[in-house]
Amino acid sequence: MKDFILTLDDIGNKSVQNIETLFAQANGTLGVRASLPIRTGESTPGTFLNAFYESHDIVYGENAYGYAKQHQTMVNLFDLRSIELMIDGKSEFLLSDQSVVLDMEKGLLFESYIYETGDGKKFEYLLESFASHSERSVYAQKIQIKALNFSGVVKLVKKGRPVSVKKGEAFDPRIKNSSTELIQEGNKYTTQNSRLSIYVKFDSLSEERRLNEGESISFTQLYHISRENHFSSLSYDELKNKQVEIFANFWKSSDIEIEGNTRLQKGIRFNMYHLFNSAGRDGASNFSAKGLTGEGYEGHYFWDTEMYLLPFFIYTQPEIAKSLLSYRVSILPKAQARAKELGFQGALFAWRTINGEETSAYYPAGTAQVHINADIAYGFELFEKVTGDTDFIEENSTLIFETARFWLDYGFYSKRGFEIHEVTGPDEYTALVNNNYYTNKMAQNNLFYAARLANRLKSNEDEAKYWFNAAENMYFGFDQELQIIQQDDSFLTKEPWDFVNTPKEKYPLLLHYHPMKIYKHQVLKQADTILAHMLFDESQEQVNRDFAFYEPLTTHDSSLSRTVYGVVASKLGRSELAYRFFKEAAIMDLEDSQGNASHGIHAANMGGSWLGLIYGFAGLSYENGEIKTNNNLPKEIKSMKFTITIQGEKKHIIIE
Ligand code: IFM
Repeated sequence: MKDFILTLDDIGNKSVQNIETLFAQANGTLGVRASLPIRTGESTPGTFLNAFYESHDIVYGENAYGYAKQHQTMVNLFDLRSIELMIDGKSEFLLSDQSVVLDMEKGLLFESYIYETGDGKKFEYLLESFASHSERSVYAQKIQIKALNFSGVVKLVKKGRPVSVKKGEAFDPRIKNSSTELIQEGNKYTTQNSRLSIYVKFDSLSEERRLNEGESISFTQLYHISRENHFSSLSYDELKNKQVEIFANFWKSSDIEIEGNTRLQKGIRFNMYHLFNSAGRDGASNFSAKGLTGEGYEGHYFWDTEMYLLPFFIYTQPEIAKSLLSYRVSILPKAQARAKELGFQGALFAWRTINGEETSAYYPAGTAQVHINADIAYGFELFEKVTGDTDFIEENSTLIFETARFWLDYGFYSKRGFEIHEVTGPDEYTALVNNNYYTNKMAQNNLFYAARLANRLKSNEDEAKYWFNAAENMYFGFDQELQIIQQDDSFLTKEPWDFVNTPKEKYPLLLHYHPMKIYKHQVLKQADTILAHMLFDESQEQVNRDFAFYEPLTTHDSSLSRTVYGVVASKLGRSELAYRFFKEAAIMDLEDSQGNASHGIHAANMGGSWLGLIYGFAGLSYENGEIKTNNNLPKEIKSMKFTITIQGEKKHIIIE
């Protein structure tokens, strides 16, 4: 039971902004950071509506044809949590004690703050809150203010008001602060450029009351933020009861029990809690890299969804998985237009986006990551295999065919086979290369899947022959001397990075070195070839050699890296190493080991930590209707119990 409770004692970095992220509450539609009720200079309150963004023209010093045209930035809407308070006319308080208790089992947050006026009057501010999972446009609060050591007049005003977001913080390409003025007409708020509207209804409050020592006042508040101008009429208690019920069902389908390590148990539950909270449910939104917990990466959706998050949903919450994939279907027309704009057939999905249009202003590490096309197709394939929902795939076969058409046109035949040039693979410290192994492997899978699907549906069979042929002849580079798979045609010819003389404070490299310096060296930001080995069969000897070569060159500067190396280490039987990677991933945000949890959770890593347990330690695979497991438990974990849903049926699995 205790392992469902998260308190301040469980987190490594107790800064205001870090607490705001880790204890943020969300429901897939609405996300609210756990900011302080009485704001201080350090607070960065945040309320986000999934896929609600403002757009601005991207201004390039030097433009070129086909560059992304517009920024899309998730709007930080309102500060729903702060309160204006006066105690006997005084409005300046010192925070003398704070406790925050997240009950992940129920989806409720409990906070207590002791504040003090300059003349020693102490009061307690108690807060119970949740982002409702039954009515996704509602954020609910129950507040109690208690006079601890005085009798006096308490005056309070509580309203939702627009947050003014600070501009131009420290240099860090992973965040972008922009203030957004919304146009207000009655209860309707509209963005100026993207012309998206929301409707709000707040229980605002303005009260003045005399309290005797020990007395308190309490009230509940419901904030409705919706795309439509009608609102739920459920009461606070009704919403709370439903919340508890929904969370009970969530854990029934998705929980993992680990015996032998309480810290990791809490870590993995914390990760699953956030995964459940930030996934879009409406088919028109997706899962931002930072969920709905912060402004990092501007609320954009990346390949993170399909390759790191989707397996958790496919295996434990298939309905959510379907919504995430439906979002990709909804943006297919944008992907078709993008391929056309770039002069290619088929569809090319945006590397980072909210509305489906490319918003990466730096194409070498953005648009060039065309592997996203195959990643999305892979997500559809896995969904079909595990859920058995062939109708969904057949209805949306155009997406699979269009991604295959792109590969056929983008790649070309040479003496060596079917080659794919000028791409960037997952490793963002190596850009614009030929025949990135991961990309070619994934494109091959995409082409095979499209060909099989076409034959099954008896449609596009003529094209299917070409897809099949390209897949069959896909070129993969191999270094005879080292007997390793080449990450790409040029990687092994590059100069080694001087790791020995790179001090700790120079990591992540992206914040300290120009891309040209990084790209010309043998240095990886994140798993690349090894990710392909996590997904596809390969001989143990080959994986061993590739792992031994690429791992020491990997900085893990990306939070997407460790979990992949961890799963593959498990597959190689290197359970001690696998455990180390898994541990770092499972508690990455609890410890703030990447140093930027304040920008929002590292969602992909959270999904990856699920992969570490299920694909790694439990060795789970599902092929040809057969569930297979492999006991790869490290010695630190005595047993693990988990539930997955295969073809609509729940399976309970114990590994010990
Ligand atoms: O998609 C990732 C990418 O692989 C590494 N940089 C961060 C992105 C968002 O998480």
